[in-house]
Amino acid sequence: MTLVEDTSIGEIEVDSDFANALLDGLSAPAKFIPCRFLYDAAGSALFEKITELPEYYPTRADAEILRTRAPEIAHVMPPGAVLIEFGSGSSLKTELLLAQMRDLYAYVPIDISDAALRGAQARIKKRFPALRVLPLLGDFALPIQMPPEIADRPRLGFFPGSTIGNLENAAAIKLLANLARILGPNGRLVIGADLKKDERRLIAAYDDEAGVTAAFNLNLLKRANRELDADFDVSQFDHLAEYNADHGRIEIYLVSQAEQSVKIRGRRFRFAAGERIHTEYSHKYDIDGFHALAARAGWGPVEVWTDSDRLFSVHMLETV
Ligand code: AVJ
Repeated sequence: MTLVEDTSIGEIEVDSDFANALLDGLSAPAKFIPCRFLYDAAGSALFEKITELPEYYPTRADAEILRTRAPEIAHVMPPGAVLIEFGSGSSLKTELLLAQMRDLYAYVPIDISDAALRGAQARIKKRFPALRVLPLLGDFALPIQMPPEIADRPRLGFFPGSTIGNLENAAAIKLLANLARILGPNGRLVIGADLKKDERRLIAAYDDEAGVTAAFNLNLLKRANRELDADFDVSQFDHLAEYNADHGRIEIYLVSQAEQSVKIRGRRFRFAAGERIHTEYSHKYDIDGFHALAARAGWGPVEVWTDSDRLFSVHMLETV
């Protein structure tokens, strides 16, 4: 059986990966399901809806920063540079940056999803027909071989949207160190990080009035029913978002509303009334805290920008 770490992101998804992760996670003393399984087709569509919710500020704030700062970001890079994007699901933000980059040699989107990669390539090709696009199918949490034709060119990494916040600190440092290795000496990285703020505002962003985030979270159980023939009674679980001030993070759970049991692949899992399944972390950082984290992975600060309401931050870092 494959051992799947709670906090790992971006693993290549094989057919039995979800089954193994679910059986492992629900066998643990504190039950959990790794957050990467939130993003099947239904979950990805729900996440798109989340980004449009009035309470969910991160996407808008991140886009505001990139819209206003794209010229500054772009002009830091010399002509002939390469833009390497970690995950290719954020075409709007990428286009904001690409539109400002002069004499870019190539755009390298990296993604574990072939479909996402093709989609990104098609969109970018349409808007920037002259740009060289070199898609890379792979996991940026692991060592990755860059195309030889970009060797020795200045590299700007782009990791928008605060995905780093899903990871606990040790895993975040590991990932940032791997990005430093991929981007190489003198590499730069533009990375989004959600800021600490009023707890009520944070909770509202992860427990919205319309219940979209709840549906996003509960989709994990529906997915288990669809794909693994599990028999979760989804109406007997509730979505819960809590702020853990000690760890500076939103913690998301599914809470069993009654004592019940569920059968998955011939195995029975028991839930006490009130028992939780942990499904996601979303870490929040202040600027100094993020700098300290990045420093442990070999990154030094170049610049940091926030939106007009100081809800979200975008850092430019360089390898030191
Ligand atoms: C995609 C990880 C940035 O943490 O804000 C949104 C995921 N989960 N609402 C976040 C998410 C519930 C999101 N990230």
